Amino acid sequence: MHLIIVNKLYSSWSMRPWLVMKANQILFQETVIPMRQPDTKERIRAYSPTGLVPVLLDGEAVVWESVAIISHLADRFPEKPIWPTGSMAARAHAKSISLEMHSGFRALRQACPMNLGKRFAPPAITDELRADLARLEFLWRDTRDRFGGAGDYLFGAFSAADAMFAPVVTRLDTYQLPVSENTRTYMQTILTNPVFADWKRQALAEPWLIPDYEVGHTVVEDYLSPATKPPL
Ligand SMILES: N[C@@H](CCC(=O)N[C@@H](CS)C(=O)NCC(=O)O)C(=O)O
Repeated sequence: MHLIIVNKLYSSWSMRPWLVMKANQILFQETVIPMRQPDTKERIRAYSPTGLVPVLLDGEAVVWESVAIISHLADRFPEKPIWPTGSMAARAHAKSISLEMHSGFRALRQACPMNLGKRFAPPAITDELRADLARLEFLWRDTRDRFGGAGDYLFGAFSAADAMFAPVVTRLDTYQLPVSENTRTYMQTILTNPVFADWKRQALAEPWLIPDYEVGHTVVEDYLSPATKPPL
């Protein structure tokens, strides 16, 4: 299997299937194509029919769209707990909230682009952003109340649903958005997950920065290694 992704520092869609594969000990070759380089589009197009990543090559199968990749992995490895194992209702709920994530939360995604290298001052909380935050907080609390049992993740043990929301957790943290104690507890579970920590460590070691993604945001903390930072 070969997973093609872009910058770990910025690419939330790349992170999702990567976390699922690593958390489930699925072996794969990985190619990271840096964004905003002269050959980026051409390099991605060599693998992906949409010109976007992530894309997974698995024998004759070419799979794009993060959720389709996760769905393919679940088909391919039915013995692995990619979706929650508890009940049909839990799996249905996990798929619904994952698809809701995939197509929704636009205000949050636009106001707070993923950036694992910095912490920024909170943006202006518009009505749309407030509504996204309220829905997200309800979704996590309700899912954990109904399906979480004694575990720390949305469905008790780590599942694809947590992978779908992990980049959102980082956005809440990076932009210091106002959230409840209950939400913070779940955020802490993701931020201290060893597979996520591995992704973040690799992200912070990348040599590529895209300052455009920071325009309009005020940096309050910088976690990037001196090797990543461009010379003054
Ligand atoms: N809906 C797609 C979104 C894919 C997407 O937007 N990918 C971005 C990276 S996060 C991309 O490929 N960008 C390429 C570029 O900017 O050149 C999915 O779920 O996989």
